[in-house]
Amino acid sequence: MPIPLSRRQVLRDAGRALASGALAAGCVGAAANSGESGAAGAAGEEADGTGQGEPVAAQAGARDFTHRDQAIASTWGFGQAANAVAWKKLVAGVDHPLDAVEAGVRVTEADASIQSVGYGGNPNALGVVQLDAAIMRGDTLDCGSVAALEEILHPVSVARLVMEKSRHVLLAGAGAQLFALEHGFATQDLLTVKAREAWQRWLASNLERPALEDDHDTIGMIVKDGSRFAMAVTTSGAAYKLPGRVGDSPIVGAGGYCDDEAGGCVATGTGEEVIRNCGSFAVVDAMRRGAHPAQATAEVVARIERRMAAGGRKHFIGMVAMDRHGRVGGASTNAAFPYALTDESGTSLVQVTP
Ligand code: SD4
Repeated sequence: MPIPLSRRQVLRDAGRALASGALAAGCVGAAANSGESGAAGAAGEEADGTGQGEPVAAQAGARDFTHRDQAIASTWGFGQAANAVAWKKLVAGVDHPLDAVEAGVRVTEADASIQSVGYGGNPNALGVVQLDAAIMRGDTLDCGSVAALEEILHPVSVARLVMEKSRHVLLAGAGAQLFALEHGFATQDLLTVKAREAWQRWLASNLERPALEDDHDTIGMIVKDGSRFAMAVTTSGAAYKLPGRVGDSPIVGAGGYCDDEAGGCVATGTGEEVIRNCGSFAVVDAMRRGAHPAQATAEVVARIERRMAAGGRKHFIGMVAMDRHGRVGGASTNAAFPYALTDESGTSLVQVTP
């Protein structure tokens, strides 16, 4: 039974929660602030669609001099299942790695057990699932994204159509949904019973921070096919966010970026902080100047941490990047973070520690 609550009441309470920091800190940051988010709780656990999973190889970091012609890197434990589908597509031969990256993250979007992406994702403060996604190709820098998109199962595919069939880069809200409907997408209810019950508990709990297990994470994926790159990011965003809130994922250069001249990067964590620092663009630009992906992500994550501290904030940010040589690295702020890496030798879940 839905809890009867007027829209005005929820918005007012959500606004109050935001003002008190509970929404912003409670989103992805809450988990990290406790030091328990992501892979910190992963030791000995099965991959379970929560973004955690069984570790893992320790990051090879700057010692990773492997040249990879084809490779896929994606965020969190659930990236492994997404990589598997993307890899199959990639090695079968694709027109562009966009096809692989889109197919890969669609797996996560459709998985109801993952409460931070697509179907089954956490709703906003009003109980409405609003999805953000972006896709980009590294040869032309063509990109497309959707923000606060409702009732569409595969926002990444809508983002791709925004890129390929419109003159625009980003469509939001009702306009994004209209565009999707015009291109043959059907609407469906994305709020699962589990996510609705968690939201109702949140409402009943006086808007305390979301439970840790409900609280993360975005899938971001980078695919390299020879010299060509593609990236995609898709998420239901911060749990119980203010209606209309847009995170970093659909902001090209923040939640994700790729450029064949340098490589690709994707981010997860508190989107507001990634936006403030143009996170993924900064990493790709560091790789352009020759930094190893481990070094580039470490530098940018350290910068974000420093600026957060200057603003009196502390949240979780995780980033993973791949350069033109197929070298991969990642970094995270105050909690461990796994990324899934697939190449011709198989898939490994690589642990990044702060
Ligand atoms: C957002 N970056 O909307 C996303 C949420 C996320 O790990 O990545 N959580 O801010």
